[in-house]
Amino acid sequence: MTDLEKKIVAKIPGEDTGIEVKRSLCAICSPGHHCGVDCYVKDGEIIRVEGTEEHPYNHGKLCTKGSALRNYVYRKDRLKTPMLRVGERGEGKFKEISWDEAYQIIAEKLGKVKETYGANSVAFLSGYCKWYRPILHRFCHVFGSVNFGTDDCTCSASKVIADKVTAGCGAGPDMAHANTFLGWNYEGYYSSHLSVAGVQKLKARGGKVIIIDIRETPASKNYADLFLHINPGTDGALALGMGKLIIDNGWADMEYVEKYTYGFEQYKALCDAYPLSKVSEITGLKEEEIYEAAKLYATNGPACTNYSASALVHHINGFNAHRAIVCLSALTGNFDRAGGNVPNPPTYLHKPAGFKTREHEFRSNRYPGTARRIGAEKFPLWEAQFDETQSMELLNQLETGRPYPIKAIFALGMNAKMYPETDHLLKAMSENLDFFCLTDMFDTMTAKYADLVLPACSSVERGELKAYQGGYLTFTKPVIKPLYESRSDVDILCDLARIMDLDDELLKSGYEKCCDWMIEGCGLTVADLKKSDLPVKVPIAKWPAVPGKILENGFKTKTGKFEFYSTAIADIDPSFGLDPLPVYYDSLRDQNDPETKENYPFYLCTGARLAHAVHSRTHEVPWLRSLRPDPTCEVNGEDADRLGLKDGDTVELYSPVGAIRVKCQLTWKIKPGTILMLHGYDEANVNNLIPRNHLDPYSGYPGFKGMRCNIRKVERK
Ligand SMILES: Nc1nc2c(c(=O)[nH]1)N[C@H]1C(S)=C(S)[C@@H](COP(=O)(O)OP(=O)(O)OC[C@H]3O[C@@H](n4cnc5c(=O)[nH]c(N)nc54)[C@H](O)[C@@H]3O)O[C@H]1N2
Ligand SMILES: Nc1nc2c(c(=O)[nH]1)N[C@H]1C(S)=C(S)[C@@H](COP(=O)(O)OP(=O)(O)OC[C@H]3O[C@@H](n4cnc5c(=O)[nH]c(N)nc54)[C@H](O)[C@@H]3O)O[C@H]1N2
Ligand SMILES: [Mo]
Repeated sequence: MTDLEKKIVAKIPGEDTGIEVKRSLCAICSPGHHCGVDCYVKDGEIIRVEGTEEHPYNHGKLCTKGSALRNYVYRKDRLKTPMLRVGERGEGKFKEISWDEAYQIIAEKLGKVKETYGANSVAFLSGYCKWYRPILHRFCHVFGSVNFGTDDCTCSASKVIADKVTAGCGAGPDMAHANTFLGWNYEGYYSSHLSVAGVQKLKARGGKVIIIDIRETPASKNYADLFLHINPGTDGALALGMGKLIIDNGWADMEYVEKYTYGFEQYKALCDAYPLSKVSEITGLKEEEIYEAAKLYATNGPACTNYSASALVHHINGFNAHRAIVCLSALTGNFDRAGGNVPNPPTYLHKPAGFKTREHEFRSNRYPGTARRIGAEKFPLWEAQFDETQSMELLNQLETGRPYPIKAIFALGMNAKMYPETDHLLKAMSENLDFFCLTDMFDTMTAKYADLVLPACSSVERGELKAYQGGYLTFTKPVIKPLYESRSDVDILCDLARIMDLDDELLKSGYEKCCDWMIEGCGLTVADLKKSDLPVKVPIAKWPAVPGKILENGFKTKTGKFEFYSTAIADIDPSFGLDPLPVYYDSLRDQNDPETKENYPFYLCTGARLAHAVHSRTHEVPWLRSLRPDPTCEVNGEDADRLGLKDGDTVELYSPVGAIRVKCQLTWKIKPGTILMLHGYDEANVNNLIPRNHLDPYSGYPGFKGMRCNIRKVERK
């Protein structure tokens, strides 16, 4: 009897259960956290899901979403077959067609747009799913278009670029060797529950924890020795103020600064403009708590910092705020030092695993020319640093046709609700596109606007390549057959490469061959990986990362140093006004005219993570939806009293560009003046409240977590 068979017998006495336990992974959240799952399968259906105890990443643990994986896979609105639009765009009227017909239509329509307007008029876009991206990215380039774009235009790329132009690369917290953890907008339990173990261990060793957040969270309650309940969008000022305290009090590691950094004098002059009293006023924090935080971080080292993938950079001053925080780690000699922040290059799909793959080469070695990608003209720093579209400009480009028209979108997992002014985007797509093809697992609001919809299968119905920290690699096997007529995204792309006869033998040879190409040199092939239903240790992997390599060999910046003053930003045309120093400015600076200030007095933070939801994809999962049945905004109790709002009231949340109706929940976890609202609901899409041009000029990122709004009670009819 195999171990898995024993497991069933132990759980369900009697041998003839007809149940098989098969292993796969849960792909509901980002690939940084894809947990191993044991699926109990009976008669071709998953009847139970548990975390895989032997899995080197999650060791049997599952989060709220993972526990609802079965519910997610069997969502009622799964797409079943390819469908061709027969009604108006947005109406949702389709007829079922065969896969062969669908492929023929795609080949013909994309070919026609390419012939008429040029290949760049076709954009290849993806939402939050990452697993198929290398294939889609290459497909886009081989087709001849430069316009490959993903949710990276709103997710973590801003942070990645800010790291790159400051230190040449990013660096993660070395929790295992730190004495102090600076959890700058770290809420662990909600967005990355497995990371909490590192904080727990640090505390158990007597380490200290500082949490800086705009809301009380389980992390701030359970672990913070110091909790800085900061005013939203003011982190840049706090980081510069902490820099000043560290310099003035002689807590800086000046030997490190002199040896490894560039632009210190200019940085010091910038910090000098942020004395304690001023920082206290901007951030709403007491002078003593700012002082104590700076002192603890700088004098109880080694100290490591958590950098949120998105929370800070979702403010229009967030790119610089992130840079200012990273500067603190060089100022205190904690960058590339044990117990500080240690660089660890990604192996595959953003995940560091201690070895290299040829993913980047696979994606980029067929780059088709010199045209400028969507968003490049407005965001030159983005263009210089990140090889994707900055799709926050998609709406403007669709509407104006400038600098060139976008006439077709071929998208996988694209959700228009990710974009500010969603309704305008959908309208612009309806009015300006000749062809919109969307592949998704579910029948979404965006799918209703597509001309052709293709059904994708889920992670448990496909095989996929994945790397894990610790030096692991896996290639999963399907645990059930694809539901209905759904197919794996990568099979769809490779089928199309053949049908369209793209000039790329590798793509045409299929996903597994492409994976073999990318992992060549690591000592294992897809066939080797498939022999195991658990991740396999890669022989050449070196884990954990050894600190000090960059200090020894030089930073990957123009000066070879850690750049307080960024030479990469200095290289950008000065007419864009991008400052090479991490300057602070108001996160509402484009909304501060007296009228807007008066009419929209609240600070709206959207999408701060909660345990039961991942973007739009989980709101229709019954178990998860039951944890918060209504779209709900959180309002501070004092504000609620003033406005006469009670828990559960229906309110209108509105901004200069839109309004939604939601339930109101009273809370003391946020300061007066702030409102929290989750994104991704069809019936209450908060991104319709966010103006399309409320963007960070460095990254092009929208101010999802920082903009003006107002709220009023709606009388029930
Ligand atoms: N207001 C506000 N907006 C935000 C954010 C915020 O905090 N506030 N966060 C931003 C961030 S950080 C991100 S990452 C984005 C994410 O935003 P989105 O990309 O909108 O994320 P999802 O809605 O989870 O997923 C997109 C689509 O992928 C589909 N999908 C799921 N699995 C598969 C699959 O295997 N194959 C295919 N083809 N499709 C699949 C889902 O059904 C869904 O329709 O949202 C951004 N938007
Ligand atoms: N459950 C769940 N987990 C997720 C996701 C999800 O949708 N749901 N999405 C995944 C994705 S795509 C991403 S990008 C990551 C994001 O992961 P995180 O960055 O951890 O997510 P957030 O909860 O948006 O932000 C972290 C904290 O920042 C705080 N914050 C907001 N504004 C400010 C501010 O101005 N200053 C300070 N100091 N703090 C602020 C929020 O209150 C929150 O507690 O999460 C991933 N994990
Ligand atoms: Mo994200």
